[in-house]
This record gives sequence, C-alpha cells and structure tokens, in this order.
Amino acid sequence: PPVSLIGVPTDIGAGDRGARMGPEALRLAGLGEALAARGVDVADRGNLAGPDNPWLPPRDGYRHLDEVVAWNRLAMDAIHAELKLGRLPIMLGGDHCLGIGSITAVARHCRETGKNLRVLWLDAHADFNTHEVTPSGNIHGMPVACLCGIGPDALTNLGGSAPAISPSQVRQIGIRSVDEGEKRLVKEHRIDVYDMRYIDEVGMKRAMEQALHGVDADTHLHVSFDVDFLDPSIAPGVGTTVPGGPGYREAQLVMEMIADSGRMGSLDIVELNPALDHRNGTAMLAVDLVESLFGKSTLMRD
Ligand code: DIR
Ligand code: MN
Ligand code: MN
Ligand code: MN
Repeated sequence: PPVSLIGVPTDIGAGDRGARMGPEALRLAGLGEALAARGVDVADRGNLAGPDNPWLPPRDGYRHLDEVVAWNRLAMDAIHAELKLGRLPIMLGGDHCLGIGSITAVARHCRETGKNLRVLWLDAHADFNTHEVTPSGNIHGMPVACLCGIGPDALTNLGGSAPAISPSQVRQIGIRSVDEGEKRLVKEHRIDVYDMRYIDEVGMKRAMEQALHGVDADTHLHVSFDVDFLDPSIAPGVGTTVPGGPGYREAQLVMEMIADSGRMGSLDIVELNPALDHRNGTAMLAVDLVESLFGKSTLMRD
C-alpha cells in the first residue's frame, strides 16, 4: 500500500529532551527517498503541532499528563485518517508515549474493517508501568499498560472505549529492562515477552517465528519500533540505552521476517534522540532497517 509519513515532534513522555527532533533526523537520513527507491508510493504529511514540553516534575505519578493526552489525540486522529484512506502510516516520533495514540487508531481501524490486530513491540523495555509503580513518572514507560486499559482514563479511553487492545494481541521482542513493580504487572497480564535471555537461548529466528505465529491474511500487523531495542553500540542516539540488545544482523533478521509476513499495516519509529546521536548514524541505521521492513533483503534472495 501507499505510505504516509507523519512527524510527531515531541519528547513530552520521555526523561530526556531531544526526541522532538526525531522526525527531521529521519527525513535527513533519507527515509522518504529510501522508500521511494523501493517503488513505494510515499507522501510526507509533515509534522503535527502540539503543546511544548514544560519540563516539570511528575504530579500524582505522571509527568506532563495533559500534554501527553493532547499529543496522543493528534497522533490518533492523523493516523486513523491515513488508515481510512487505505494507506500505511509511519509515525515518526517522538517518544514512545505516542504508541498509545497510534495503536488506539489502529485498533479502531481493525474493528471497523474486521481485521485481527497483532502488535509487535520492539523495545529494550516492557513499557508496562503505572503511576503507582513507575520509577520516573515518564509516560513513555507506560503505553502498553495504557493500551491494555491500565492507566489514567484520558489515555486508556483515548479512542472512546477502553481497553484499546488485549494483552493477548501483543508480542514484545528484545526486552532487557523491566522495573520491579512492572515485572509483576507484565506477568499478571500474561504479556508474551521474548526477552534477550530467551533470544540468546533459542535464537532470533525461532523467537520471531513464534511472535509471528498466527499472523495471516486477516491480520493487521502493527510494528512499534523503539530504537532503544537495538544494542547501544550500533544505536547510541536514544535516551535510555540498555546494553545487550540485538546487533545489526539480528535486527535485520527481525525486519526481514516481518517483511516476509507481508502483513505490516502500520509502523511507529520512536525514541530516536538526535541530541544524543553521532553524526545522525542512529537515524541512518533506522532507515536501513526500515528498508528491510519494506522488503529489501541483504541476502542473495528474490
Ligand atoms: C523506565 C524507562 N522503564 C521508566 N522506560 C523506557 O521510566 O518507566 N521506555 N525508556 O522506553
Ligand atoms: Mn518504549
Ligand atoms: Mn525503550
Ligand atoms: Mn540502506
């Protein structure tokens, strides 16, 4: 399908400022051109405009809740509009709190079209915190919980009915940093987590086969790509690096296997922080990986 790029330049949910520059860094790294070169019909819709980051401490366990809600409403509406046009939206974040808006939009679209939704969450973190257990108050650590109906009303109910998704629709890959209270919630809600220990033991190929199991012609696959999923040695341009992530080849394999499924219907690229990057290298790596998501193979294959 044709692709729409939607810039959502905010770091409202993060613990560091800089992810607001993510959309421009991805554009400068040639995201649009790389997709066009693959024969994809790409339209860049420009950037959404929302509230500034007031950079305040958390209140009641949430930092910047009102602004997070405002940005997510904008993202949800923009992404739903593209899906309705039959296009594949790529949300250029922005921090990962925006996954609430994008996936709420995708879930609504799936209800309207009778598709089954599968969410692949590529991340170092489970993003399943609540205001009670969060160590930071940063809402980019809470989007999966919010989508599953655990969180403040304004976020769980963003699309008008909560929960947006069920935990059974989520597969998390690359996880290696989960906070203490968060662990209990992830287990309680039976999130299907392919953490780095599991990937070390069974290999990325098998982990991905399992994560994609059941994805069929009736499935809309949403990929939420937190750039801190990648090992910091290849992707330093993120706020919360965690050692021990997938390297270049493993990350390519993930993207190629998603491409092979042929079912990706929407994508988030989030947490890229150009202020922490070296010569835009992390953005260029992200573009390289997105090329693979759209079918470019590094191997001698058709
Ligand atoms: C941490 C960091 N678990 C928190 N989360 C991040 O503050 O909730 N998620 N960085 O991507
Ligand atoms: Mn994340
Ligand atoms: Mn993360
Ligand atoms: Mn490339």
